[in-house]
Amino acid sequence: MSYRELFVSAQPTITNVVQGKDPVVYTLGVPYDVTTSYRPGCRFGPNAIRDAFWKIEVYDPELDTDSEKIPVQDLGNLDPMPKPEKMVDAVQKVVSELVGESKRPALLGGEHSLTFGSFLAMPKDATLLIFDAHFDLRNELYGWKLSHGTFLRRLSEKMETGRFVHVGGRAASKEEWDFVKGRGIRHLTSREIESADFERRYKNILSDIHKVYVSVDLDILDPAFAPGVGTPEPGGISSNKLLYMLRQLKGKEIAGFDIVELDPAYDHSGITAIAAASVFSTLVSVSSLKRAT
Ligand SMILES: [Mn+2]
Repeated sequence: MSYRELFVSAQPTITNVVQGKDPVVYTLGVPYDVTTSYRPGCRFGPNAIRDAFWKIEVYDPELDTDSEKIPVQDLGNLDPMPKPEKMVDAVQKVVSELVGESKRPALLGGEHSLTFGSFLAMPKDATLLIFDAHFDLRNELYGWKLSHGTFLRRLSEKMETGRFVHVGGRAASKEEWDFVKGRGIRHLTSREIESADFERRYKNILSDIHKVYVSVDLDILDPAFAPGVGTPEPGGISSNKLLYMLRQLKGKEIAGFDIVELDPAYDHSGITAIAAASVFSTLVSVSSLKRAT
């Protein structure tokens, strides 16, 4: 062992080289928050998640995984590009390249608009499983056609909405609720997550899913658990419940995932970054349990 291996760590990038093993995920930061509608600052999210990852316990007794021992390669951060169309185009190209090389992307946001580019690069048989307080189904937001509040509407113009599953919704316009119901988009609201038969309903939704891209907007969590987000909404779920739902993906083929909307400027206690790092650790663990094809 060299002194470099002994004394130098990969921090703050999340890289863990395991000799003889291919990385389970390729981490890509997207420090982008130009279309943010409320509190700016989530461009600082990717590095805050990386920093927190090295501070938390990552052995998961339920999955029997230790994400510090799972090979991960960090690609760094996407270059700054203010126009949302340029950003999503670059994300789509980079993610397509990774998918073409059978490499699984793990994106750290940045605002939710990045999912538009990332999911367009996914295989056609992948389901988009979204955890979010918002539906992001507006046709336009503050003049932006492509923004963090419209990305799912833009995706719905390019593919069947049967590919979407939405979990945690509670804050949207009447038009968005009507769109969800009118298109029959499978969903569980944050109120339904608190109901007695939630586990059965959630497992029932998952039973149809084989290959999945997971998009976690941290504002699915109640602001008590995650104050450091761009657009906090009361009435959210606990981090415990979110991690439970992510662990239930064990056995699914994870095509890729993203964790978005962390805003360190409003995360004074650092708990939102820690929650994001736990989400990252859990999704890396679940990803490691089944190979992508
Ligand atoms: Mn949201």
